[in-house]
Order: sequence, then C-alpha cells, then structure tokens
Amino acid sequence: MSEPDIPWWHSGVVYQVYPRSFADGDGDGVGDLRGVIDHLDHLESLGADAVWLSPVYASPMVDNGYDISDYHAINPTFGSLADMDELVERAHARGIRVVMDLVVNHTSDQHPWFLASRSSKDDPKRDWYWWSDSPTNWRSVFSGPAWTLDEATGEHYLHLFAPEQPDLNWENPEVREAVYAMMRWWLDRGIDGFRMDVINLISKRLVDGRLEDGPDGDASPHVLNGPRIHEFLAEMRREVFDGRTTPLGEAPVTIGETPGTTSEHGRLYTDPARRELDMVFTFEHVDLDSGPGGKWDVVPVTLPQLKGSLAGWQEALAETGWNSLYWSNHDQPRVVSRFGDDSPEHRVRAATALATVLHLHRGTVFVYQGEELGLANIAFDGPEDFVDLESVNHYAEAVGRGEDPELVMAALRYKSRDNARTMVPWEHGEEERAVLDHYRALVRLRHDDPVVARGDFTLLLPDHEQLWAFTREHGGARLTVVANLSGEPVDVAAAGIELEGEPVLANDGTSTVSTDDVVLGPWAARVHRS
Ligand code: TEU
Repeated sequence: MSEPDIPWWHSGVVYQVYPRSFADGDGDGVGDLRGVIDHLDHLESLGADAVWLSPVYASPMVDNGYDISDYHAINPTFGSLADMDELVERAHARGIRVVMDLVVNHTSDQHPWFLASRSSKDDPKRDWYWWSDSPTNWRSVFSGPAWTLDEATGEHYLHLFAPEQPDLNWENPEVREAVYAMMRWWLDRGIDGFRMDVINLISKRLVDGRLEDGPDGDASPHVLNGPRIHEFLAEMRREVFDGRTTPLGEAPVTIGETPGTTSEHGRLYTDPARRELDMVFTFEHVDLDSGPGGKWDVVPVTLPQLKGSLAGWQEALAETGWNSLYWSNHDQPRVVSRFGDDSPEHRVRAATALATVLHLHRGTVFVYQGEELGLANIAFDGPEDFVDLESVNHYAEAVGRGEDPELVMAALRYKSRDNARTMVPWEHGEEERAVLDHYRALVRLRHDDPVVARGDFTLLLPDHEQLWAFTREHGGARLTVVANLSGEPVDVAAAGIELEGEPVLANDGTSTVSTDDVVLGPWAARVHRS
C-alpha cells in the first residue's frame, strides 16, 4: 500500500536475482529466465515490489555476464528475448517491476565495438576504448595490471576489471549516445529501470589529456567519482529517462552501484533537484572488514562501526537524497556468516535480527536471493573449489608472491563471491521457513506503516557493543527497534532503552509478552509502536 505522493521505492523492496543460481527452469542445472518466471509466486509472497536481474545478456561469461558481448540479446543459457518479454509481462501482472542490470563502464572483449576498436589504430571505433603506448601503473580489481598489450596494434588497452572487460571511453560522445540508445531500446520493451554497474567509474581523470599513475598502482583516485561523472549522469537522465513512463505508469527507477563513495557524495548523486540517480549503493558498511591491504586483508568489525556507518548515511541523506539498504548481493559473502552467527543454534535468530535492523532503516531495501532463507557461507575444502575469477586470480597471485596459503584460504572462505553464488534451494525446512516468514512480516510492515517508509531516524546507544537500537518517528507515531546482535543476553532496560507501546514484531516468539520483559536473548530483535 503505497502513499500516492511518494514513488513506489520509498516503501518498496527490491529482490535481486542472480540468474545462473536462482532457479533452473529447463533442467540443465543452470538457472534461467524460465526459472524466474516459475518462481514469481515466491517473489510475490515475499512482497517484492521489483526484481533486479543481474545480467542476462549475451556474454562469454568470463565474469558471469558482467562482460556483455551483445546488449540486445539474451544469453541462450538463460533463454531468449521472448522469455524476457514474458517475464516482464507476467511480473507486471503481479505488480512486480523488472529492473535490468546496466553494465556500461566496460563491455566484453568480444563485443563488436571492441573487435572493431582493436582491429586498427585508424578504425572509427578506436577511440571508443582507452588505448595507450605508455600505460599507467594501475592494478585491476581482479589482480594483475589494468592494461593489456594488444599485439595487433602494439598498444595497451585499459580494463579496470578482467582483461576480457575493456573499459569504454565515455569522453567520446559517440559512446555515450550508443549507450543511451541501447537503454531506450530496453525501456521501449517495457522494463522498469536499471541498476547501473560501477557507474561512478565511467569518468576517468585526465591531466593534460592523459591518465596518470596512482599511489602504489591504485587506480581509485583517478577513476572513482571522476570529474565529469555528474555531467554524464545528468546527460543520461535527459537523453534516456526524461518524459518516460513505464507500463505501470511510473518513472523508471535508477540505481547506481557506487563503490568508494562517501555519504556526502551519495547525497549529490541522489538529490532529486540535480536529476542524476534515484539512489546509490554505498560500500561503506561492506568495506568495514577490509584492512589497509584491501578486500582480502580481513579485519574485525565492531557493532558500533557497523551501525554507525548505516546511521551516518541515514543522517547525511535525511533531508536530501535517498538511501538504498542492503546486506548482501552476488559480490558479498552471506550476511548471517559475516555479521551474524551461522551456527545451528543461532542462525535463524541472527538472520532475522540482521534483517529487522536493516529493513527498519529509511531507504529502499534490497533482498539478495537466498538471504530470505537465511543462507550461510559455504564450506570450501581447498583452492580448487573456487570458480569466481576474482577468487581464483587472487589465490594464484597471493600464493605466488609468497603469502601463506592457509591465510589466503581463510580470507577467501570468509569473503569469496562464490559464497553467494550457490543454487537457491527450493525445498525449505523449518529453519528456512522461519526466516522467510520473518522477512514477509518485515516487508508487510514497510508497505503498511508510513513510519517505516518516511519516519525520521535516530540511533540510540551508538557505542553499545551488543545492542542495535533506534527509533523512527512520523506523524506522531514512533517505532522503537532494538536487537541484540550478540550471543549473550542483554538487559535492555539497564542499557537505557524503554520498549514502550504495543509489540509489533519480534523474532524470538515473544511478540505478545509484556513490555517489562526487558532481557533480550541472543540475537533477539523486537519492534514496538507508540
Ligand atoms: O562490482 C563492482 C565492484 O566494485 C565490486 O563489488 C567488485 O566487483 C568486487 O566484488 C570487488 O571485490 C560490479 C559487479 O557487481 C560485479 O559482479 C562485477 O564483477 C564488476 O562490477 C565488474 O562488472
């Protein structure tokens, strides 16, 4: 039940599907569009307002579809354009929007644009990508240098990710127009918006027309939130989205994936008056367990850091801009293993406590497939169990330069993207059902209670090591949320929290108990309304 004057995504929940491991509709062991169509019931019963599909386009699958060779075709493993149209139509019939992944910082090296670009220095598309005879010292996100020599013309091309993912040159207006035309083509087909892959990397910093070395090979200062990024996004908005209405009669939604972005910068991207993006994905909270050495340099995270990060974004975007809220996606390990406790004793409560705090912040909630079942990280025996190129490359590189293989494995077990990419189980035991029921209740609360969509946010007890507590207030009503994010009981009253009013939701079977029961058991979460 959305209020008429706010966009659907203020009270909405987006469900992310990673197509190859969601559901297999044709029996070949790999997930596909038919599988998504077959499980729309699941999405509807969860209350999802939209589904975001990770890439389903034609692709050599070096990075599981984030390397696109034809933006206008569906990878045969996933189905056909007819399946895509059917999915959109059937989702719309249930009031579920379909958001496509837009991967335009780079293409596949098999995309005809790149094949033309690499064919000769004089090709009209040469300048559609970044070519240089004196490459910078940048390292790629997936290990190794970010430049690869192409023998044919004796120059290097830039790829911030795998060598098979060459970066498009957004300085070239022809590139931008080609991307915008492709986006219009998809909107014409009836989709409801885009999740934009690493969109804040598209503007590279040029000094006197040249790219420059980064500190210790770090490309970030030269590619993150670059000098023309706001100009490009505003142009995209004008050229693609202005005046557009989806089949459901709404403006298409725009969601930017923006690593390395502060909340102040997030406010610029999402300020409605600037007409750039509706929301961005922060990486701040999922970078907390990365040390100075980066993603694989794993460091412990404290609860005050984690809740402080989310609260900081709530505050920064309270008046202007809009937050997205997520615990997991296809790039992150499973949240119950990361910030919770995936032991048999605590898994259900930890998963539901984490969900409770996230869903009751202000912003658009994203649920990653399997999170609503409380799925945990998987047990990797050895390096041969990893399939994701990021993990495979990192193991080879780190062990190759002499790091202890056991320590490298420990970091990979904790953080490998493979953790999130296992097939979703469709037969649910008691524990999965318990988590799912709690997710359904949280989504219902968001839909039905304007305090969740609109209310002001105030963090309580910012320094408390076990309790995550906050209030939401709107129109004279107040929700108090308190969760014990630890395995030890906590006396909530002694900590200074008053659980006033009626109990709305709890994950520990106590929603009807009196409010003077003040001790929260391990991973217990409660929501009260006054
Ligand atoms: O991810 C971009 C990103 O910055 C990271 O999350 C990164 O890929 C990785 O997880 C760092 O450890 C996006 C996509 O979500 C990811 O799946 C792609 O591999 C990447 O872009 C390249 O397209």
